[in-house]
Amino acid sequence: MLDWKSLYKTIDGVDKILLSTHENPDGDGLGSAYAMYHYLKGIGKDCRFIHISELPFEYEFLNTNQIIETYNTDIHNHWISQAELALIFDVGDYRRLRKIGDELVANGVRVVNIDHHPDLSDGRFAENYIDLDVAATGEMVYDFIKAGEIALTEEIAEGIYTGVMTDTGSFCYSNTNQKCHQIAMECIAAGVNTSAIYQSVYENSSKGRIALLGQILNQLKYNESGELAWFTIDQAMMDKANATNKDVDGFTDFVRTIQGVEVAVMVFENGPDTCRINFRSKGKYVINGIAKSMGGGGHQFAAGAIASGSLEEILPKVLTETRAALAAQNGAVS
Ligand SMILES: [Mn+2]
Repeated sequence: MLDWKSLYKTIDGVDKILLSTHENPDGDGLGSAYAMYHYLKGIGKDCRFIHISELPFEYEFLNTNQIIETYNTDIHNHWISQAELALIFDVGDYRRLRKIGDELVANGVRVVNIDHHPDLSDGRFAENYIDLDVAATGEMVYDFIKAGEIALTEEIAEGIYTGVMTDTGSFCYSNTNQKCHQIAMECIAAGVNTSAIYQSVYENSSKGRIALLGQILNQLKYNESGELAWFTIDQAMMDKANATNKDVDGFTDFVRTIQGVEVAVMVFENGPDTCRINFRSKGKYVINGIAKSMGGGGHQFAAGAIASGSLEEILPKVLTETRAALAAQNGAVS
C-alpha cells in the first residue's frame, strides 16, 4: 500500500482544490473524485469537481446538489487559475484531461495524479500516487481515507463503492479480491444502497444502445479456434441505431462472456479517420501489449487504444497483432 502521508500534507497546505477525471468518464473516475470531494468539503476546503465531458446519465445519482460540473471556459477558467492544487483520478493519460489539463499547465497549478493505470510518467504531474495492485482508483481513495483514520461517511462510501463496483464488473472480474468485498461491506455499513447504484449503472441502457448491440451480435466474427471474437462499428451503424459514442461502452466485455471466447476485440470508427480499439481478455491471454503496440495501453486483461485511420485500414492491423500475440502466448510461432 502507498504511503499517503505526503498527500495529506499537500492537501493541508492549500485551500482551493480542483478534482477531475478523464474525458468520457466512468464510474471509477467519477466515484473516486466524488468521494474525495466530500472528504475535502467536510474539512472545509474550497473544492470543485469539474470534468471535460457531459456527465453520463447513469451517474446522475452522484450529482446531488449539482456538484459535478462540466468544464466551460467562461465559467471555470478564472476559478481554475486560482486553484492551488488539482487532484486527478483514474486518468490513465494526462492528455485525457483535454482543455482542463491545458489550463492547469498554463496557470502553473500543482497537479497530483491518483491512479491504478501503468505508464503514467508525465512531467505535468507534480506528484504521483500509482498503485497497479488495486482493482480500482476507488480502492486507493479508500486506502487514503483509512490511512488518515477518517470516518467513512455515506457520501464518501458511495463514491468508493461506485468505483470498485464498476471497475470489477460488479465484483466479478478477475481483479476482484477479498479486499474489494471488504470495502463493499464497509460501504454497506456506511449506508450505501448497492442495488440502487447497480440499477442506475447497469439497468439504464438507451434504446439506441440495444439497437446497436443487435447489429453487432449479427456480425460477430470468430477466429478458427473460437478463442478470439471481434466486431466493428462504423458511423452508418451508429446512425441506424440512433446511438451515441457512450452507448458502445461495455460491448467488448459482453462479447467476452461468450463460451470459449478468451479475447474480445472491438474496432469502432468513432470519427473520420480515427478508431477506438478495445481489448478484453478472460485471463488466459495478456492483451495490454497489443494495445501498446497500437499506441494505447491499459491493464493486463482490459486495454485499449485510439488509432488514426479508417476502419478498413485499422481492422486488419488489429487482427494481425492480436492473432500474433495469442499465438506467441500459446508458445506457437506466429
Ligand atoms: Mn479505474
